[in-house]
Amino acid sequence: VAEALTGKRPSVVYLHEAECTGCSEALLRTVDPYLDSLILDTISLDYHETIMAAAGEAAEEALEKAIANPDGFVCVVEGAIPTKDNGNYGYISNHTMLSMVRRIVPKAKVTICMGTCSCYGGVQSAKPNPTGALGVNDALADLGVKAICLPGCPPNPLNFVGTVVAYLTGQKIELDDYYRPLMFYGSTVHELCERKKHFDAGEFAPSFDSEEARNGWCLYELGCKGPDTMNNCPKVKFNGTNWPGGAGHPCIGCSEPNFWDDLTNCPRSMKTRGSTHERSQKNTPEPFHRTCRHRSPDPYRRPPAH
Ligand code: FSX
Ligand code: SF4
Ligand code: F3S
Repeated sequence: VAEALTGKRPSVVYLHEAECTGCSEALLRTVDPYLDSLILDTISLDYHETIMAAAGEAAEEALEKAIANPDGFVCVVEGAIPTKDNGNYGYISNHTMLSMVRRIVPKAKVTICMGTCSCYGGVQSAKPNPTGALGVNDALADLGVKAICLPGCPPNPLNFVGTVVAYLTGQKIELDDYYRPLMFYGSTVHELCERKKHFDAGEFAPSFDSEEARNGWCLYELGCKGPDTMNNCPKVKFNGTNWPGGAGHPCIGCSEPNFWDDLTNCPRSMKTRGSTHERSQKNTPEPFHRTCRHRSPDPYRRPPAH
């Protein structure tokens, strides 16, 4: 990666908001390149609460110094922004998360949302969303912020590394309507899934512990949301090792906006959805949201601006 880049290592400020730190945990395990090479050879990671040695006032100073860098900085945000009651439901060092991102993100040369929470609110924004959690682009819409979104709960670190390299080498990054780079989020999980041949043949595993599931049959009837989910998990895998479908778990749609309410928790009842075999013969999985998505009029659940 370092060889693809020239000049000074760009300063990166990585902010944590309302989340589980799974995105950072995923990033810590990136293998191509390893994290030490990424942060020692490629970027200058000047602020990251989980892995920085500094604490307290020294950490605060590092942040202020990084955002005042005359060469600018790349901002990465992990986690949703609690916006209700003036941001009162999330604080870091006596500042609300809302005030932090409103102050820092507009100063960045580019902002990358790492994970579904910072992209679209994620688990934090699940009903009834008591903290008014929003993704960065929604929370900062009035400031004209348009961050690149790398959703997934967690996202694949290779999509992060690839986006950083594309940005640093001046490549144009084409985005979809949800600000996801098409080079990583241009296909459905279903299109890339190694179980798809069984979907096409109408072979559906009847239970998680069945011989059929172990033999790679399709997990659609066990709730798989792969046909509704844009991501490259079967291709890039996590840690270069495996992905949910490969490990026998259906995709829960974790890189889609509102996945927790609209995809993950929606049971799939084949009894009310016609003949699976008939659909598979036509090779047309029924888009799940036609029967299940229920967009809420709740003001904290706006779709991203186009
Ligand atoms: Fe967790 Fe990140 Fe999920 Fe969210 O990942 S893995 S809850 S996308 O912000 O820490
Ligand atoms: Fe794979 Fe799920 Fe598609 Fe079946 S429905 S082929 S398990 S992505
Ligand atoms: Fe998430 Fe589905 Fe990939 S649950 S990790 S988008 S397989």
